[in-house]
Amino acid sequence: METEEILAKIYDAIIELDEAKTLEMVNMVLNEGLDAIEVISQAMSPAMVEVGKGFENGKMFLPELLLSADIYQAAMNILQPKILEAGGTVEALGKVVIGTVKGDIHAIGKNLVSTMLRTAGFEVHDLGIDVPPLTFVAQAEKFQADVIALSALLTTTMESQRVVIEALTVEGLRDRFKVIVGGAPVSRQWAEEIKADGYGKDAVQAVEVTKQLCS
Ligand code: B12
Repeated sequence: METEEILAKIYDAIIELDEAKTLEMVNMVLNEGLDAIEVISQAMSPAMVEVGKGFENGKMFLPELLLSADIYQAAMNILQPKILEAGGTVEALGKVVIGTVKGDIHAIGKNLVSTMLRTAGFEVHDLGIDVPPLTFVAQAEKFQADVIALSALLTTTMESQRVVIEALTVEGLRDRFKVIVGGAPVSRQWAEEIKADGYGKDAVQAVEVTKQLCS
């Protein structure tokens, strides 16, 4: 089967919420030696964006959204080890503490950014979802991180990104760590407003900006 065809089938299978088909196609990808990152960026992420649009305009409901997220994660569980393998074991370029901010349980984008950073050679400590501001601060200190990466998917939780930066300032640690922010509602303008050191609109930009900040 042609690469384009496999990618289109994965995209369709996620939108149709067909887990068995999605996983069958993803396994086929691995057997045919296709690039896992291409599958994520060309098929899986666009499918999630499409699912999101369906949710926005009322064609899909929360249980379907949850199911699509589970399917996405199951596919990632298959692809992730391959991506990490391909990244090899290079000396870490820097240390990153990453998490989704307090009040927010969206994990998919944050997980993708984590994976891509690891692949690029960073040591990544993923704190998970719904992470309180002071946990970011404490864990960044514990791991002697270079960068703190904050993901927020809700307009209401973007504010928590500002709170983390303020907490660093209060603790007298603002100069110790670079802070980068991202997530669907986050913009460069917002990053500047809250005085973050960097912003990335997707996982590729997240890696680029982290590299710049660590160089
Ligand atoms: C899947 C999903 C869910 C799943 C999450 C499952 C999971 N395990 O993650 C579930 C069903 C749980 C969910 C719940 C909710 N959701 Co929701 N969800 C989505 C959806 C459809 C897709 C998000 C996603 O995974 N995208 C795919 C990934 C790959 O993209 P991404 O997250 O944007 O990440 C990329 C970039 O943003 C960037 N990035 C992300 N993080 C970071 C961090 C850094 C540092 C950098 C540099 C870059 C970066 O790189 C990533 C990779 O390229 C979006 C729709 C949308 N358009 O985003 C709604 C959406 C975010 N959800 C929404 C809402 C309202 C909710 C709920 C409140 C629904 C409810 N009524 O209960 C709850 C929130 C619960 C909570 N407290 O968090 C709204 C938010 C509206 C708003 N503006 O605030 C959206 C936009 C849908 C909508 N239009 O209504 N959701």
